[in-house]
Amino acid sequence: MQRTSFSSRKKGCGHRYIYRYQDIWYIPTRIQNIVSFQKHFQAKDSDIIIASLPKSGTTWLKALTFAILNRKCFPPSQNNHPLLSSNPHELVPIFEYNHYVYNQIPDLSILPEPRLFSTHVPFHSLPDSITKSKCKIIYICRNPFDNFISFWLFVNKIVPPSLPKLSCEEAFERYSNGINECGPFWIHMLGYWRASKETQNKILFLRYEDLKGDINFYLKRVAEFIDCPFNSEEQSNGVIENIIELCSFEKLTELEVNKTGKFIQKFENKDFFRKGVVGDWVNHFSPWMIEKLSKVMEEKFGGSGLSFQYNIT
Ligand code: PAP
Repeated sequence: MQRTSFSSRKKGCGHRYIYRYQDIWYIPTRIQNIVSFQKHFQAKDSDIIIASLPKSGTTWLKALTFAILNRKCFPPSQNNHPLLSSNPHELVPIFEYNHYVYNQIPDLSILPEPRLFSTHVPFHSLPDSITKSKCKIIYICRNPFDNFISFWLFVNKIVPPSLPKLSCEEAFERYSNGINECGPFWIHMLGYWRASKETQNKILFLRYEDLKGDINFYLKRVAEFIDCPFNSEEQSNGVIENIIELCSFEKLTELEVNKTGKFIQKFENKDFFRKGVVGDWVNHFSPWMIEKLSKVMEEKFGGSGLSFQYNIT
């Protein structure tokens, strides 16, 4: 039985207020959309769902997964590849931002299989039909130091003119106390982490830093996980390298669609791309912030086996 009560309200980052629903903070419209998603979505065993906390590398993983899955119809070297004219978020819609909105109940059963979706909803709030079916989930997470900086700078780009921009310290207080949209980060990350340990063929748990470190390896890993491994002919024809190049930060940011396009009227596509590196937090954190976040992570992640790489190597 799912709880639908909103237990409290706090000031948001980039939004006037956020509300707690099933232990996670959201803006009110998002909660309505999530309730509808929970109530109506019917998973199929062939579905593939990309899940993440915002600002963890979702855009990149969407591009990679789309390119892997569709490489027979859209070879990555083709000059009319959909990723050259559409932002990855358009190609892999988000349940609670695109499908279950404005009280509509979309007929997703007509979409061609395998269907590719995404969500920022934590594991414990996924509809039963997802957790109980054989569909696959790819979760990407990112070290909280960089996740926070990416989140804070993004929020200040999208904050409505009626609200003030947030200082790094102010946003950090909220993030490190777990009171920001889709937070607390530790509940989100640990939920998928633990579930991935229990059901290894259902959830592939990835870290942004791992992909940055060895994209070739993880691209193959994702392809195997979704049952589309690269055959030897593809490997020798450079298909893997072509996908890596097509989805690279450099390639995506130079495309017109990602310079000038918009996603759901509200977001500028260019705002999904900033630096795309590991370790940019060092340019923003002061010593007290390092100490506080390290302590929170020690408390929350200690003993879980979940650890992160924070620095550029
Ligand atoms: P979202 O949750 O709003 O979709 P998400 O894509 O998860 O955002 O995260 C954005 C981060 O991924 C940005 O990181 P930064 O702020 O530290 O720079 C963005 O630059 C980075 N990013 C986007 N596309 C790529 C890519 N192709 N390769 C590497 N990093 C990327």
